[in-house]
Amino acid sequence: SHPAPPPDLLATDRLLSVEEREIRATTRALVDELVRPHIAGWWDDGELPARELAKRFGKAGLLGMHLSGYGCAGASATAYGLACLELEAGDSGIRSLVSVQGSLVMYPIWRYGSDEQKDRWLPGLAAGNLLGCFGLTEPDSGSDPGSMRTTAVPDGDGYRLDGVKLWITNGTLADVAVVWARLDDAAPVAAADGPARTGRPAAGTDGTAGTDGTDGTDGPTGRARRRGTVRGFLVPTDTPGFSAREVTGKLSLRASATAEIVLDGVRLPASALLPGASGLGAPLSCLNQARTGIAFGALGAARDCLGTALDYAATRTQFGRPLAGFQLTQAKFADMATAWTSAYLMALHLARSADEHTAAPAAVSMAKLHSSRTALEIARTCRTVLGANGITSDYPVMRHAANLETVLTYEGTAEVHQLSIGRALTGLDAFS
Ligand code: TGC
Ligand code: FAD
Repeated sequence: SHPAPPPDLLATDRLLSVEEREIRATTRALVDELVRPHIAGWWDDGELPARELAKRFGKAGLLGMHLSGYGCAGASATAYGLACLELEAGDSGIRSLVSVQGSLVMYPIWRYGSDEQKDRWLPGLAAGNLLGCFGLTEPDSGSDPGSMRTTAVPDGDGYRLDGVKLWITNGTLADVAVVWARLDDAAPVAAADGPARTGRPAAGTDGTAGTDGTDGTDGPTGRARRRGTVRGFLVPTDTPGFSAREVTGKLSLRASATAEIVLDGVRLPASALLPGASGLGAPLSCLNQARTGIAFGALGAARDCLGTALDYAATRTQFGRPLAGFQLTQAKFADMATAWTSAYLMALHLARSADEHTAAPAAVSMAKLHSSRTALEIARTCRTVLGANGITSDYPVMRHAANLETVLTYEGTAEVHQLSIGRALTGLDAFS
C-alpha cells in the first residue's frame, strides 16, 4: 500500500470538508487496490489497461466528477483536485487518464455541446464505457496552438477535416476525439445552432469562448496566423480517414497511451460541430480545468516520493545511524515539506476560487507552474535520499521524477505559464 503521507504540520486537513476528505480516502483506496500493485510493471512495459481502469473510475464517480448531470458526480473543483492528487500519487499516467476524460473531453461537450451531443456522449464517458481524447497540439503547433494547420471545410451538409495532431493522450484507445480545427470564416457554418460567444476571459468567467476570426495569415510579428476560426468537432474514431498511431520511445509517462492522429479527408455530419465553441478561448478554457487538476496532481506524485524517502531514511543506516538522523537529510526534508505545503495551499486556494467562479487564467498558470516545478524538484531530491536504490523501479521515485518532466511540459510548458503570468503582471504580451 501507499507510504504514510508526511505529517501535516500546518494542519491543512481542517481546511477540507468531511465530504472532500471522504472523496480523498475513497480515491486513495482505489489507487491502492487497482494501481499500486501493478504500476511498476505497466510503466516498464509501456502499457496501461485504460479501459478496465476507466470503468472502475467511472463506477467510483471520478470521471467528469466536477460536472453536473448526465451521470456526473457534481463534485466541487476542490474535490476533483484532491482526487487528482491521489490518482497521481499512483502515477501521472493514471491522473492523465482521468483528467483528459473529465476536463478535456467531457467538459467541452458539457459546456459547448448541443443537447443531442451531451445525450449521446456524456453518460458513456462518465461511466467509463467510452474513452475520449483531446486533439489540440500538432507537429508544428505546440505552445502556439493558434498556429494550427488542421482545417475544417464545409462539405455537403457537414464538414471535411484534414490535418495531423501529435502527442494525443489516449488517441489510440479513444471512441471519440475532440478535434480542434480552423473553419474558414468565409464558409457557411452548417450547424451553428448555438450562439458563438465573444470577449476575452475576465477573472471569474473561466475563459469565455471568444472569436478569433480576425486571424488572417502571418501577422506583423511573424507569428503564423491562418485563416479561419478555431472550432471543436466530435469525431467518432471509427470514421473513415481517422487513424491513430502510438508514439513509441517515451522515457516519461510510459503508463499512458500517446498518439499521433491523422485526419485524412474525415467527413462529418453537421451535428459533429460543437456549437458553442468558437475561437481559441474554447480549448484554452478546457485547459484551465485540467491545469487546476494538475496543480493538485503533481503534488500527489511528490507526496509519494516524500513518503517513500522518509520511510527509506528511517531504516537505511550509514555511519552508524539512520540517514534520517543526519542534519543534511533533515534539511532536505524540511525544505521539501515546506515547498510542498506552500504549493498545496496555493492549489487549494485556486480550487476554492474555481468553485466560486473567480479563478483567473493567470492564477491557473501560477498554480500549475508552481506545483509542477515544486513536484519535480522534490522527486529529484528524494531520489538522492534513496541513493542507488532511487534509480530502480523497486521504488516509485525515479518513475515519478521521469513522469513529472512531462507534467512540466504538457498543458502549457513552464515557460508558457511564466509568460502568461508575466503578461498579467506587466500588461505586455511577450508571445507576440
Ligand atoms: P491569446 O491571444 O492570449 O488568447 C486567444 C483567446 O483565448 C483566450 N484565452 C484564454 N481563455 C481561457 N483560458 C485561458 N487560459 C486563456 N488564455 C487565453 C483569450 O482571451 C483570447 O480570447 P479572444 O476572445 O480575445 O479571442 O492567445 P495566444 O495565441 O497568444 O496564446 C496564448 C497562450 C500561449 C497562453 C496559449 O496559447 C497557451 O496556453 N499555449 C499552451 C498550449 C497548451 O497548453 N497546450 C496543451 C495541449 S493539451 C495537453 O497538453 C493535454 S496533456 C494530457 C493531460 O492533461 O493529462
Ligand atoms: P514547443 O512549443 O516546441 O516548445 C519547446 C520549448 O520552447 C519549451 O521549453 C517551450 O517552453 C519553449 N518555448 C516555446 N515558445 C516559447 C516562448 N514564446 N518563449 C520562451 N520559450 C518558449 N496535447 C494535446 O493536444 N492533447 C493531449 O492529450 C496531449 N497529451 C500529451 C501527452 C504527453 C505525454 C506529452 C509529452 C504531451 C502531450 N500533449 C498533448 C502536448 C503538449 O501539450 C505539448 O507538448 C506542449 O504544449 C508543448 O508543445 P511542444 O512539445 O510542441 O513544445
